[in-house]
Amino acid sequence: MALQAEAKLRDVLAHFQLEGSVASIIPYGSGHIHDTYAVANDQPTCPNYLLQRINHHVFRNVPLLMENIGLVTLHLRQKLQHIPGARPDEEVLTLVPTQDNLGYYRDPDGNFWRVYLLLEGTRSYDIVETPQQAYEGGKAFGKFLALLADLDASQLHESIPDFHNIENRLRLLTQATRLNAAGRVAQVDKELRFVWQRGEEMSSICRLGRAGKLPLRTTHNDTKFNNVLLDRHDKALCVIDLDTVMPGFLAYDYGDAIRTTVNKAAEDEEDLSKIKVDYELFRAFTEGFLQETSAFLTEEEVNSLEPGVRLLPYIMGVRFLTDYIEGDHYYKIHFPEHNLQRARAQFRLVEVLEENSELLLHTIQQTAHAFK
Ligand code: ADP
Ligand code: GN1
Ligand code: MG
Repeated sequence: MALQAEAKLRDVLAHFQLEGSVASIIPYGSGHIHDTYAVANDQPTCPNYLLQRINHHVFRNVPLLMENIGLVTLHLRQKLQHIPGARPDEEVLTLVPTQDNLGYYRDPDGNFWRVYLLLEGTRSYDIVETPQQAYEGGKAFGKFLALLADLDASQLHESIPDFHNIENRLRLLTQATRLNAAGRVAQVDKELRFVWQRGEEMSSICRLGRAGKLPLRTTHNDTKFNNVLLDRHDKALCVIDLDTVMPGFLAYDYGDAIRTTVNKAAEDEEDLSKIKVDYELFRAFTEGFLQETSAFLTEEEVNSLEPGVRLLPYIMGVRFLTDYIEGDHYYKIHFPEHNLQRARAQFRLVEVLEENSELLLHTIQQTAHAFK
């Protein structure tokens, strides 16, 4: 890292109550939204840290966002303290306060920063390799929902309003198409047709929710598999990336996790023939997830899980496509057509999930029944 950039990060870190002294700061992880750095400590007895510059273009109200995170981590910690054998300090993220005892620091340029304790010996997987990892991820996200089931969702601020509301996402796509700000609409005719052929069917969860048929719960809303940390033995340790924890439907969390578990190709795979559904990974994740959640799921929720599996890659495709049409303002991109390539890969995933829908539905229902 350039010396000047590192000096700036060291300045930022000085505003937090860190123990020891900073040895090195290196860019970390593969998230699409924040800038993340691992901060190594010079003192072997002091903790290492994780520094993040919060993307305030995506999260418009950082103070309220950080209030949510405070509320959620406190609730999880309190619940785990009553579970024999649980390790709240490793299973829940720990924020490091600033010198003013706040959860975040705002620098003179208007950037927002936060620091977590780095969870040692952990890693996150962009691509799941084994059914054991998938099962552990399912258990972690399932347990997360179970522990938050008694947190009143209305206490949480909606950090991004209408985040998984597909009707809203389709409206935004329509607007972007009409505006054609980057002059790219003519290039995406095929993708737009794919979207509109499925718009009505993909809105089913939205409609059920509106009709009061699906309970609104406290959900994570960004259950990409790399948002769970596994330990050295591939045992799930901690669910991370809590920025979007807010009221939602359980099918969203299940669907987004399945999207990133069953596809052994990258989220942005260029070669669409590599995008497949790995059934063993699907079964293992589903088993872990339902083991933790079946006791409180309603029948309608169980029925919403398979549609959720198709909806989440569809939503992601719509969002990547919208960002591409608008000129790439939202997601970090690594090359000019990146968002389009991501959208195409997600739409291909929707297709292969559609081809397998009966088997997936059957597996979900059998597994849910077995754990009831
Ligand atoms: P983004 O929203 O950009 O995805 P995340 O909060 O998910 O940001 O962090 C990015 C990556 O950093 C994660 O995928 C994970 O690998 C790693 N990470 C995040 N928090 C911790 C932590 N407390 N300890 C260890 N690694 C972490
Ligand atoms: C973003 O922050 P990250 O990389 O975990 C996005 C998710 C998408 C995901 C697609 C706040 O997640 O909604 O599913 O990219 N987060 C936000 O990879 O938009
Ligand atoms: Mg993340």
